[in-house]
Amino acid sequence: KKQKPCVIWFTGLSGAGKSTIANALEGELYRRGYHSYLLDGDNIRHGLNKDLGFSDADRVENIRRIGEVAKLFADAGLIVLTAFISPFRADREMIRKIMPPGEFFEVYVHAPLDLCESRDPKGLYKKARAGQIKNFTGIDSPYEAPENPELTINTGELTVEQSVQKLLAFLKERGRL
Ligand code: GGZ
Repeated sequence: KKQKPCVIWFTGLSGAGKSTIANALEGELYRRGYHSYLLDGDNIRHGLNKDLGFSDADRVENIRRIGEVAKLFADAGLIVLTAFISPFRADREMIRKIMPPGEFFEVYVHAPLDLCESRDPKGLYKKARAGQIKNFTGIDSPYEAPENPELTINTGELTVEQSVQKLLAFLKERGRL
């Protein structure tokens, strides 16, 4: 199938649902015959970026490298999905700039902090509140919400299935599927 490459950039707090939605979208794209690749903490922070932590400077470098890798994968013809907090607006805008026009889609995966905190799948918010983890996004490290994302997905209101449907409808409307 002739596919149009692009980068679908998920951003949002820890626990907002970025990875869950990106994984579900990837499965649906595969089922429809598209070739995609998901960049996430598992394949990036444990490999290419294992020298980086969670200081502001390290997050900037984390996102810069991921943006460059995403661009390369899109050059290779893939639909690239990325699932990182990517807390800084300027870094996300930088990636938008290095991508060909119309091939970067910023998707804000939104859920109120208290909801993310109540999900706390890895117990990290609890540790951050207890002071055992420093510089935790939303607690003592900033998150700059997108001002003009291509799409916002409110995971406090939508199921994973509904979120994927919203993404598929968006991609279709933009002529990507
Ligand atoms: C935020 C942290 C931190 C701190 C570890 N702040 O819910 P998770 O566990 O699986 O996702 C979070 C992930 C964030 O890594 P990113 O590469 O997405 O961050 S960034 O884009 O800001 O560079 C969380 C875990 O790593 N984690 N310490 N201090 N999240």
